[in-house]
Amino acid sequence: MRTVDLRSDTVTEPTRRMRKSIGEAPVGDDVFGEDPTVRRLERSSSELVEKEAALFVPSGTMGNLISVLCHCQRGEEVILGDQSHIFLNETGGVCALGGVVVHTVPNEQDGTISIPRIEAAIRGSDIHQPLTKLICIENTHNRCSGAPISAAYTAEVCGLAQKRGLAVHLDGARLFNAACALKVDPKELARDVDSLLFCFSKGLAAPVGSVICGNREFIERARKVRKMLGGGMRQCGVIAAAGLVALEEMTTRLEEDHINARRLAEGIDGIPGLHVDTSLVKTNILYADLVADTLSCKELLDVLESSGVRILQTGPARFRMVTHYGIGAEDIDYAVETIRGALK
Ligand code: TLP
Repeated sequence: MRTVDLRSDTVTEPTRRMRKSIGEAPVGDDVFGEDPTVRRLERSSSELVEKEAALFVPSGTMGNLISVLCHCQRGEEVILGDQSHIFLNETGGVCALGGVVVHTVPNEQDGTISIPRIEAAIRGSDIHQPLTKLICIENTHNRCSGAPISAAYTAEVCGLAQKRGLAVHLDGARLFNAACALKVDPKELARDVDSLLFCFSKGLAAPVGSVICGNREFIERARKVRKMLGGGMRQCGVIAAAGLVALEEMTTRLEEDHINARRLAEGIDGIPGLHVDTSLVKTNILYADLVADTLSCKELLDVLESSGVRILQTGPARFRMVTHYGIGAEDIDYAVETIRGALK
């Protein structure tokens, strides 16, 4: 039976070339800073987004956590979107482990947060209030249908932050999807932020790993916090090797995933019982709502699963589908027909 796993672009398996480079990677003890493959990956990553330095980390979640902990002390505050991954999907790590106060502001449907709302959320000098230190943005925005966020908006947020003495961190887990959709160089999307994270293990198909980029001093602090969190790794050149292949070969094929996401959205648009806003689909993520009362969400998931189509429930009647490496146009057509059949 055909399997079309649309739950996430994290389900990708390493490419043949990744497996080969993993096998051949020169390695060393990275806690001593002696792994040549990790060093190469960190150098390539920082150059790609024109930052001074980079740090390889095991996951996006740890990368965001380290970054927030480096920008904020206990009791200080971060402003972020109420639909952000850091707020919704990172188990409250910044509060639990860093004592950082989370101040959420509504995300717009396009993944941005309105500038006046951010401005209104910044605290003044009132003795009762925590000190605002950081603004976090997300690009592409996972919960907002994978919306790509423009360089112009990023510059606006950073301009405001600069004016108010705050830092900006960008959760760019899918930065290359954003760059591809907006047809800009990733460095344009990273230019004004103080720190950013991007992942090798999402649409780029590497098995493990993300990277934080920023200035030298920030990355040195981040290295220490990574160690504190237990994220210091030893001969991790074996996983960094796949990250290098991801950067060399996998960023240029993302448009195919975006075309497939659109094909999927247009395919399921109009199926009675399902609602999808095709105008929101700009990268590789789409959301659909079940509006039929003939079957429950669980029944829908079960019927699809029994035909090999896997989608992710993200709300009471909401589902997410993500296209990625390994899924072709025929898989999309199969998924569309399976979904149509399930809702008949
Ligand atoms: N997101 C995962 C799940 O956690 C929801 C997914 O399947 O999309 N930032 C963003 C914007 C993300 O989407 C993710 C992963 C992360 C950070 C965290 O990365 P990992 O999973 O490597 O910790």
